[in-house]
Amino acid sequence: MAGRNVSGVEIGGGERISFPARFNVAVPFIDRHLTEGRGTKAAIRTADGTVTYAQLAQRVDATGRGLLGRGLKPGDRVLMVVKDCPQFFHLFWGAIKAGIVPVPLNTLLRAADYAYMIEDSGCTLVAYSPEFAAEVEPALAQLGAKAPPALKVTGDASIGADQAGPALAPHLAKPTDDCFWLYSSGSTGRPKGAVHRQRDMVVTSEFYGVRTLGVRADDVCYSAAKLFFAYGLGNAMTFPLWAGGTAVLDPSRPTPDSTFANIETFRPTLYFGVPTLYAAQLAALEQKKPDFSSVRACVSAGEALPADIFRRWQEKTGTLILDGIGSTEMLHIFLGNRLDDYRPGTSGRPVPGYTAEIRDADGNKVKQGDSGRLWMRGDSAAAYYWNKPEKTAETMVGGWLDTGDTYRQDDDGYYIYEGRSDDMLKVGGIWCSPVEIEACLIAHPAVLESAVVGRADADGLVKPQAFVVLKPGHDGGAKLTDMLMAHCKQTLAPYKYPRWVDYVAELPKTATGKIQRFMLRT
Ligand code: 3UK
Repeated sequence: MAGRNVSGVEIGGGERISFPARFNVAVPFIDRHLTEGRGTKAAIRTADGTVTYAQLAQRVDATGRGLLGRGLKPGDRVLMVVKDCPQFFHLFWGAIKAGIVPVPLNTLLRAADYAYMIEDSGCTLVAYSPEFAAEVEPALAQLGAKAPPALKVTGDASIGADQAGPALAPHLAKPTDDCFWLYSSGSTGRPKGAVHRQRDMVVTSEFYGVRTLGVRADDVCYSAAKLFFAYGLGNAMTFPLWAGGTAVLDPSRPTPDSTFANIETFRPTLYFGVPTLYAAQLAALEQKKPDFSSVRACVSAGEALPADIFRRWQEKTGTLILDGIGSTEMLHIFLGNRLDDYRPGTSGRPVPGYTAEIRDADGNKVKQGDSGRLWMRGDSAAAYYWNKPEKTAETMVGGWLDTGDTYRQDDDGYYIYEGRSDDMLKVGGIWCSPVEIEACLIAHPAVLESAVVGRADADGLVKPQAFVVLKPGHDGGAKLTDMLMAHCKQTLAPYKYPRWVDYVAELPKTATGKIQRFMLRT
């Protein structure tokens, strides 16, 4: 592939991108399209209309000026609890262009989660869609005098500024400077802010977007996975913006009906989902078959895609689902299948620009075919975890990233997922900590102890299962099970509730009293 120059970013033909000593990543992603003659082209389509590249650039500038006008300074963090809508783009890029660090948060979380992230980030603004007021406002109230100012993100074209103002001068930074964060959760301890650099979105958009998926200016990208998730952020924002294509946004919860309706209305060329949704869509396809003729490829990530779902989907829709594994820390997919090279039931092979190593317990490379821990290297890796030097030192070692996943390669070099090295679960592609669900169950008056593990449902997809020891005087039964499920749904992000509750007399423990979750897995 011939080299090209994208606003000063030199894309070499090989696995190399070189960046100017000082730049701002909003210029190649947003402003460049005006000089390349794409001003009247649709950057975003929603049910409410279209945002052109010219409108986008103007609203990004207005939002950046608005943030600076509120007293935010380069390096300050702005937390975003924002639904999928054009204002997400305006805020995210307006902040970046002004040197401010946007931190999109999972919009399904609860007040206690938000309160933690507000304090941990030391942010100077919380921007939120009115839909999430019921969780964000109590979080702010709980922090009292320590709460930062908040901004309700409404349907206005830009946030808090006059759209007709002067162009915003991009805040220049080094390619390795902090740019934006994404929070990721672990099995114990609080969520960790993975700090991404200026260059990271260019690396994922070029290596996975352009060179793996072949994203082009005539692509229309629709992601059922939301923008707050690193997966959705690439799928429906950075990939189309990098290629000069079009993003489709829908703020509602993705269901088979809503995703099928969007595919028919917006005719995307690339569709991005997660295994749980593909399974639900397959069930819905028994009733009606939407028109998939616009779709040239489907992508799946977040958790492993069972080969059977791949096969049934291909049979029903005539399209391939390209499974790939990514992470918040690596920002997007680093091992993936491609249209010209795929094997169902595997995560494919390394994406250009990334190097994989499967290592044994001593840190040595295993021989091909043996299982081990997957370590990855690539230029989109987060620089560090905010405020968590020990976690950073454990996970990011000598330029390599510990994924925490167990993998092996088959004879042809495809990577096969074999599970997590910790107890973390992926439910609908989103992290779920067993410890957090156990803590919620124990807070219920009938529960003495509990242990949560992953159990595969009929589609081979993992959901939480709880083992519960009751307090004396309580009996397990369908009624208590309903109450415990309702209790978890109310307290935790709703997707985390246990789908099965088993009552047991005691839990398997180590001599030191640590729950042995692996003994409970079926
Ligand atoms: C698991 C998978 C098997 C795996 C993500 C695409 O999922 C993303 O990021 P997270 O930080 O989770 C990372 C972890 O999830 N996982 C993800 N994809 C797969 N396991 N097969 C897969 N295809 O445990 C990984 O370590 O939430 C996915 C793009 C960007 C992302 N951030």
